[in-house]
Amino acid sequence: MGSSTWLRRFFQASSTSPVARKRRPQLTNAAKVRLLLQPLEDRVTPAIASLSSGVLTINFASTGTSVEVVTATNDGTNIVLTGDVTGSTSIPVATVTAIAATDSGGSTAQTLFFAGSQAYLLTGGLSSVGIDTVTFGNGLAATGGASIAVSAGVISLPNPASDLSTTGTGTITLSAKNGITLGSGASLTASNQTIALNADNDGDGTGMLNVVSTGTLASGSGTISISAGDVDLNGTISTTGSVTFAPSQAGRPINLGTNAAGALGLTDAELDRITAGTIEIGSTTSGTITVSATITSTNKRSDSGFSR
Ligand SMILES: [Ca+2]
Ligand SMILES: [Ca+2]
Repeated sequence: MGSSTWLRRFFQASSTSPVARKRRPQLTNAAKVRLLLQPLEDRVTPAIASLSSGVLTINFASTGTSVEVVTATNDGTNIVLTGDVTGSTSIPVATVTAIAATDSGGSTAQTLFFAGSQAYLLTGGLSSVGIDTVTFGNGLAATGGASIAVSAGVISLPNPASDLSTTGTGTITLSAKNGITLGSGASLTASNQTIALNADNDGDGTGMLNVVSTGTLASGSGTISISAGDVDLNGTISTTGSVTFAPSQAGRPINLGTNAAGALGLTDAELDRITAGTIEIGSTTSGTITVSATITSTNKRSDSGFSR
């Protein structure tokens, strides 16, 4: 058989046995746009956990508005990280001296949740910066000279196990864009050191310090400073030092006696829940102070008055 004859037969055979071709599903224009945008704007990149010199670093890496959730669980034996996280995700408790949460990705929907059956005990303390929601479902104590410092969108201590404390010379600093909540039985305790709370660190007036009736703040002789859009104080605050209240927003008024909209309001009942050496209300940038009801002194040892 000559080559031309062979080729002719080959093509004849080919044309009589069609190849089955799958058609790709047609995308709508909207779906095409989503496909283009997703890699750029909704990239869920797992946080990276690493241990170095006893410091457990959890570096949140997601960008844009993608949700990134990491749960740290202390079961008494290990600290186990679950959720959107990779790397050193199970570490013996005794080898972790400090926890540092960082945000290299910049997503605005990151959550760090502390859980477990045993409270975290950290000789190097805790720092968290940029994680948008930080929730202490489990307690954490910083010992020695270690401090607890959290800067977040929202910070909550939801339950009786949520106690945060420093037992040595460290301080507690909680700073949130939109609120700090001490829920049922939760406490902040510092041993003669400062507790500094800012419930509205972007200064837009939205951000309340909310302390339920069984929540407590106690600092021995340390200062307790509170900056917020408003304060809802149903639990107790105690120190032999000073307690200061300042509106977070420049020019925001203060109302003593009434919880009025648009103001930092402290009622007589709320002020009676404070036991302190001195109570200072107002700052150099706060607005008008209005006394709208009778304020009686129950637990205050002395009032320094309205320092402005
Ligand atoms: Ca963030
Ligand atoms: Ca705010």
